[in-house]
Amino acid sequence: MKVHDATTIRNVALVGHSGAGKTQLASAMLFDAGMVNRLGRVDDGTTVTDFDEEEIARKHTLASSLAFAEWNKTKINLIDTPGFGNFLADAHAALRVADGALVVVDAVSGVEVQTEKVWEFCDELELPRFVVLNRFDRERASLSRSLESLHSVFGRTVIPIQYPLGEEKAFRGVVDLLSMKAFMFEPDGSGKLTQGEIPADAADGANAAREALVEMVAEADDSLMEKFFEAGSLTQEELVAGLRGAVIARKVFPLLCTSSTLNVGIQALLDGILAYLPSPGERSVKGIKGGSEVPVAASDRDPYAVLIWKTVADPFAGRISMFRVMSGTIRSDSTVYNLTKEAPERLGHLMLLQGKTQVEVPEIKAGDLGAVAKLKETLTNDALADKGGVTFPPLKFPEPVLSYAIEPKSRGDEDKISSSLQRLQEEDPTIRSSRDPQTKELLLSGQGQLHIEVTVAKLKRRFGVEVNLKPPRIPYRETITASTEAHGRHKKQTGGHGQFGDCKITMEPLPRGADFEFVDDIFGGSIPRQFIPAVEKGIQDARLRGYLAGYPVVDFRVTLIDGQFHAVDSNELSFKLAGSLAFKDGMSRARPTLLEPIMNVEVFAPSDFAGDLMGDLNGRRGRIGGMDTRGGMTVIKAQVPMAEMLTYEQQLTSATGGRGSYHMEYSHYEEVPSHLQAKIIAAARAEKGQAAEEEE
Ligand SMILES: Nc1nc2c(ncn2[C@@H]2O[C@H](COP(=O)(O)OP(=O)(O)OP(=O)(O)O)[C@@H](O)[C@H]2O)c(=O)[nH]1
Ligand SMILES: [Mg+2]
Repeated sequence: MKVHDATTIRNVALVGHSGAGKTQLASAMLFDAGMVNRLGRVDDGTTVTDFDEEEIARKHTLASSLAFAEWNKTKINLIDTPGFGNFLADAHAALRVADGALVVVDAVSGVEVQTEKVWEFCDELELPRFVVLNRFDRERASLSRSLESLHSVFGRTVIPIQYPLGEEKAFRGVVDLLSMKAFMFEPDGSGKLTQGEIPADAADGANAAREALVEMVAEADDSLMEKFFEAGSLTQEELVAGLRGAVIARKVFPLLCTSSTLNVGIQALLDGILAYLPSPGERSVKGIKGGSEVPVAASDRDPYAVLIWKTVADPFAGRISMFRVMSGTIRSDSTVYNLTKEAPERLGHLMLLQGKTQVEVPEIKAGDLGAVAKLKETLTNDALADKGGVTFPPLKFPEPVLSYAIEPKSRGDEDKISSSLQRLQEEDPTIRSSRDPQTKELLLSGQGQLHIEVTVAKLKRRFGVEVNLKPPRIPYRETITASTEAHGRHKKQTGGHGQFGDCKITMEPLPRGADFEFVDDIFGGSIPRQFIPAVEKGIQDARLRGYLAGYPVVDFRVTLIDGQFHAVDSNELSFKLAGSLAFKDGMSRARPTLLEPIMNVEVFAPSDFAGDLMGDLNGRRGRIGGMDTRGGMTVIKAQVPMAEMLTYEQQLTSATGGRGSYHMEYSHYEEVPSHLQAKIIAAARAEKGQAAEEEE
């Protein structure tokens, strides 16, 4: 394997909604470039990038993975990413080390929920991108309908640079609108290609599409615009160079058409990547040096700076760190420095990844992607660089939205669960494990039901621990709706030293999201200074244990206004207990109530289902916030209590025959309607009683 430098590399992430065909597309690119000797298929579990057992079983990508194709002496690094909403953070991480994105869109569905999300990620990272309109061979695939949906969401700068030849099952190739040559493919998966003149029946369409492209390229550059007005057109060289410049400047987003199962249009896509997407040398990335932002160029002569964008927890190889050399060159068997952790690291064998296959290399240069096993201190988001070098702004991973209680199937596995979860958390920063403070159960939190299930499957397969999942827990909160004064006195006289603490407080509601405030308003030393933190601690502990149903009490202020002490008998413990008693006294009059988390939900489905889906959301106490139609598909936005969304995944799949999808994220807390409160409180108390019994 030749060592490539920044001029002969393209780093491309395949991103988009689940099922658009990203993995199949990567598979076809690798086959056409001769990296594998047969066309791997998602449906047979034989692709390079979906190699994990769980991915093969589910026929979906669950984690980003890396492969490379050598095409015309250039190394194209392909990062295949998940399209499911639960796993989208991994696509975000992948985009961070790419210089361009292939936004893969299903030619039947057009823009879908996650298409918009990944587009936002690309905007944020200032990434040039292609739109790859894939699955063009399917019934009802349409360039015009897809364009309508793309234009309405991303604007008219998404523009075809190809004209498709043949429709639906008869899709056979494309006209390259720059060279105005036709590329016809054998639709047998072989990728065999003949180049020729444009078929007569496609000439008008192709000419019109080229004109639109020329105008768009001219619009992106003032000097080209002038030439265009003078000459009425652009020369071939002007058009090619102009398009390249406009793509890199993100003023134009070329659209290409493919069928990745039939292997039609794939080689034209590979050519397009070389021709119009930037090499690492043509972009700079944001680094941080001495607290301020600096541009980092992919120059292999500069000091080394390496970003770890992903970590994999392998039960045999240990930790595998996936990185991009942002600048400089790193070598196998050398010592480097982790500037984020301020610790030295020993690099073993550096490797390139072709899916699960590791290719050892002596060195990796700026702009290239690679991996290394068994780093000691280094985790995702860390930078390897010498002291005084650059680090990189960390990617912020989303917080978990859903928690399940888990318990080991066999007793004695507790320790193993904790240590395995710890390692999985290194790999996937969007999961958390914790103990429920009330029930003492082990909680596993993640981005959704599927995410939790997949994590549990990983636990079993990689670490041999099997767990039972208990139904998800809704993180209810409690709050107060009335202001009140309250009093707490702790007094005990047993033989020698007694205990004495006394405090008076007021409690008042605060706006949603304010959490908890403690104000010390004692005058004249009715409670000595040193005991005031004890009062606060007593109230803090009590409010976290809850009052109505054991959920933390939030959004209120406690003001300590008065108290009494005893010169001999007062101590910290007494004032802590007095605080806790005052809190309970106050709660009994402050009209406590329950709060529940409300989610922002976006549902996406063919428009025929819109009415039914809205009815269903209403039935789930949802508030519809808006509805949008794009090319036969409807997006419904709504706010729905989390408690009502636990069964949504199955319901949506069965109602739409699998054609609907949704995405949700936490929005805010709201009061639970009063008629539903008693049931929630009773259930929580029952569970708490049970937990207490088990503990005994
Ligand atoms: N007819 C047709 N089917 C395709 C094409 N590309 C992919 N498929 C099929 O569509 C399904 C999804 O393809 P994938 O490549 O797994 O899609 P993905 O975008 O990687 O999906 P996620 O990994 O879930 O994000 C598979 O059954 C593929 O065989 C295509 O061009 N034409
Ligand atoms: Mg995939």
